[in-house]
Amino acid sequence: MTTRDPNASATLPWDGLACGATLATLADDAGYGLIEDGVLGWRDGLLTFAGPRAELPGRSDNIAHQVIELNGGCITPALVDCHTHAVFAGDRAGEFEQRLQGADYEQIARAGGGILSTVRHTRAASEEELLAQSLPRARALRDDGVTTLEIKSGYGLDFDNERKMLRVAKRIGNELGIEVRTTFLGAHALPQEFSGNADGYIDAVVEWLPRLHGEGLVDAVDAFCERIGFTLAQTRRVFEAARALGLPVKLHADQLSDGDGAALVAEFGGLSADHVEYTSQAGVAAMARAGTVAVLLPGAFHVLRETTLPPLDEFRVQQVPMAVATDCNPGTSPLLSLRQAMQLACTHFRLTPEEALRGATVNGARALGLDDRGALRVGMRADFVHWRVRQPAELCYWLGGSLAAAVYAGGRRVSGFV
Ligand code: DI6
Ligand code: FE
Repeated sequence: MTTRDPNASATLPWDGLACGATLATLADDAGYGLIEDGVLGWRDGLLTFAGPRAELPGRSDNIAHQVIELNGGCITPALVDCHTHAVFAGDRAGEFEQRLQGADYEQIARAGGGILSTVRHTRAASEEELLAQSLPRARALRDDGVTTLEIKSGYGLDFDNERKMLRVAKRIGNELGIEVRTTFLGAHALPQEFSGNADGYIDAVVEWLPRLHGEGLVDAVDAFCERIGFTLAQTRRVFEAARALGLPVKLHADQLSDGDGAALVAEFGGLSADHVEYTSQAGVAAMARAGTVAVLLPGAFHVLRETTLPPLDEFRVQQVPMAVATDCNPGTSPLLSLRQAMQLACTHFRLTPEEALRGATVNGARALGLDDRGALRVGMRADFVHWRVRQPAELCYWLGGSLAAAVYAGGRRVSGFV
């Protein structure tokens, strides 16, 4: 299907035109929306045309200031990574080795390792050091196609360090020419200074939130609702604080056990329930009613060698949209490619390559409350990737490698050489 700006001639000339690749528009509810010998046009950062060359309203060099002849390959909407913890200091390769010797993630966490070990490193780093350590990770994600990147706090666990993390996240967006959406995850783990006083810590989290929001540092609010995280009642208090500020919520829900997290976040009309390996049928039904997206994180599933699959068929039957994200973090998912997460979603969760691509584009955008990206349709943001592949299924087929020839955000090339 060609989508054309009804006022196309009024808005001529366009800023740019990319032609000669196969478009996978994802413009409809099903199918890749393939267009052979396709053309994308854009102006002021938004798409003005997405269709076959034969339907261009004139000669390409009369229509646009810049005409890019691509000579093959595929163009998809740029990728949206809707769940990451990409800002942190240090690494946890030592824990990886311990787990390979038989230790498990929950044991390590209860012994003061895990998230709290990254908290120690993150607190010790200056804002500049934290940026220097985090930027290469975000750059790797971008260079593999991501132009919208969600980044959570949650390794600071006090006001100043949560603020430092969120500031670094925003700076990453400016440095890389991509959009970073920040999520406040103060309720990620209980810091040592609040040991035995989780409710007191939640009081503090609820007090920090409006101050951080007042600085423009918070786009959404998340919590880790789990045996080794926070209870449903504590999560509810965090969500009520978010609601009072008009901020959307999402949740690390039912990752290691069924804690009714998905139903809680759905009750708050949440954007997404994430992980959801142990979510019950009732949880899925609540998500379907609320329009809450299921964010699948196959990187953590893979690294933790989990065996309990999310209720995928139930999501399909109840038409809960499924997103795919990296969960990029130093403990359970040191994953620096969303395309690789798509690959893992196909191999472990049996998503089709089309479902995985939708999960990393249009449904990822939806999980962030964004409806202006994730498909190639006139009026949407000119965020797209030119891939060195013949067909979009290849994006989920190759393991590793570098397939993105060029990455565009708002009509500007932010990565790659053509
Ligand atoms: N679940 C996760 O997968 C990450 N956080 C969470 O609540 C893991 C974070 C870490 O281990 O550092
Ligand atoms: Fe996570």
